[in-house]
Amino acid sequence: MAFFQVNGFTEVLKEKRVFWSPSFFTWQNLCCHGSHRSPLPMKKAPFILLINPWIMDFAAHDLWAKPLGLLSLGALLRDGGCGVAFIDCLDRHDSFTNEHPQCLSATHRKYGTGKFARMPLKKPEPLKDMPRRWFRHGIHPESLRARLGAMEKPDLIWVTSIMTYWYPGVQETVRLVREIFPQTAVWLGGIYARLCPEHAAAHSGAHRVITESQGEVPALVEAHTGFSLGNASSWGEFGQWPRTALDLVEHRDFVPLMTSVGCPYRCPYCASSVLQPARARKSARCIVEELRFWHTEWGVEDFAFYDDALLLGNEEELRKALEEVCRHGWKLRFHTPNAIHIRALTQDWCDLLHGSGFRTLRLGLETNRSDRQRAWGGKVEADMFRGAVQRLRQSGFSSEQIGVYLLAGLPGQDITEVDDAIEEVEGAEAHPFLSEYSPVPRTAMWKEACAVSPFDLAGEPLYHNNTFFACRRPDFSLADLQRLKGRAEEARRKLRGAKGALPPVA
Ligand code: B12
Ligand code: SF4
Repeated sequence: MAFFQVNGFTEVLKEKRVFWSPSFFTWQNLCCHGSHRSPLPMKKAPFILLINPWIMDFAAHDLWAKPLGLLSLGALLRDGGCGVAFIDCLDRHDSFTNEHPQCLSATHRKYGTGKFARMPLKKPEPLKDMPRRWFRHGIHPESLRARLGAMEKPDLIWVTSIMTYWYPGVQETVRLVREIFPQTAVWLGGIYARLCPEHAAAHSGAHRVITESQGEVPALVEAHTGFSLGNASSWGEFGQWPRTALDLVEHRDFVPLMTSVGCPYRCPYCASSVLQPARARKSARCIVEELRFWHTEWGVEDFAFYDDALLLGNEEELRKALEEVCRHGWKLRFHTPNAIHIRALTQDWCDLLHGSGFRTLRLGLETNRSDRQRAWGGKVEADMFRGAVQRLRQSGFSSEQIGVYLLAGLPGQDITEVDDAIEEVEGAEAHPFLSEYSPVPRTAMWKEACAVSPFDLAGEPLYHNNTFFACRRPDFSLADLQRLKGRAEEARRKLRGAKGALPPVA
């Protein structure tokens, strides 16, 4: 992996001044397991700028999307004594952008979701045959320029990355940031950086691509800045992370939460075990404290869980936390855009989910064929699904609140299988949502995906885009996929139309 250091950069750093983010001294950012704050802020503590980059894509909806990883690092850095600032290139509330004639303005919808502002751009060459328009989603470049220009020179810039196929947004963000701060090193981390490190090193424009584990990052910061973080030992311990630095986000339409990392399953299309190999949890006390803080001190009502396995093995912690929410009578709304496990939905869990305020559920069914369910990780069995939906309805969830993810277009999958699965979900009076297959590097299915696809998946991450559907083939074409998506949409529309006839089973 390429690593290049800006010439003379270390010397530049030795002369830097002290800078603290405005909220540093007021922040009650103690970990629930005790304080890991350094005794006193030291001189020459670095000022680190965190950036959530643009997204370039055919479409990108803000379905509770926040850079949770980067903002967790923000909290750790600040807790360890650094000054921190954050720029969100996806800020939906940027008035300059929303009023700009070149931009389609952002929209704001229910429960904190919405659409990012966007600006049409020329489609990248590899995607030129795709009959869709291409956009830069997020703030206008002039707005980013102005935000950067109004800021003191940072000592280090950290850019995050999420989907591998969003790398052009990373590239363009890094390019502009380097233009404004040519003497500051830019580090790139996150999911794209970890799944495609060679590509990121060659194409992102960052000085350094971080693939090291979380626990190793404080040593990298020290080697680069000479500053020793006061909480270095907490970085590798998920359970000890402080509350996410969401106070750095100007508008908190919702708060993303992660109560655990990792997943006990190993589905062949998923990178969870690569990204988070070990399972770890936050304590019930931590979860409740985080909810209390955002709800009672900042007035937040909507919370979206990012856990890969929210309900699995979480009897002790999440259950206690949700019972506490009920006891306090907090009026919160919880959403699970990342699917929850059907096998965990016993009647008492369903009752607790409904009683504590879950409003948007997504269940991970993927397929209703038992052989396929076994081959794809064995996390659900054919007969579990209908029972789970019945129990959810029994607890009071409406049909519309129960969305079900179905996978479409995986290597070896045929069209009938997806049609059948849609029918099954519709028959259970739940809402089917298709997840078009996105081939993910370093997963067990990757080799097969590369073999099936007529496109260069390994060389060009743009082909990982689920909308592009690079694993299309004569017996499962892009048109087939679009028809199936239409069918799922139609099923949801019908169920919504029949809403009056489907009251929750009270
Ligand atoms: C939450 C989530 C979503 C959310 C939105 C997330 C968002 N912010 O936009 C929703 C549910 C909407 C979603 C949708 C999809 N998702 Co998704 N999602 C996730 C999930 C579960 C968690 C991501 C996350 O926030 N992790 C938590 C944080 C703590 O981790 P992190 O970001 O990696 O950050 C850590 C480190 O990387 C590092 N770090 C981060 N930045 C930086 C920067 C620096 C400088 C440093 C030093 C370190 C550093 O520090 C952090 C703390 O340790 C991941 C799986 C996973 N386990 O990560 C899949 C994942 C990212 N999704 C994936 C997929 C396939 C999809 C969909 C395409 C599914 C589909 N077919 O519809 C859609 C696409 C949506 C779109 N608009 O295109 C794939 C990736 C695909 C790809 N090719 O990249 C993943 C990896 C799951 C998988 N199948 O393997 N997703
Ligand atoms: S259960 Fe979900 S998170 Fe876990 S490995 Fe399978 S797809 Fe990934």
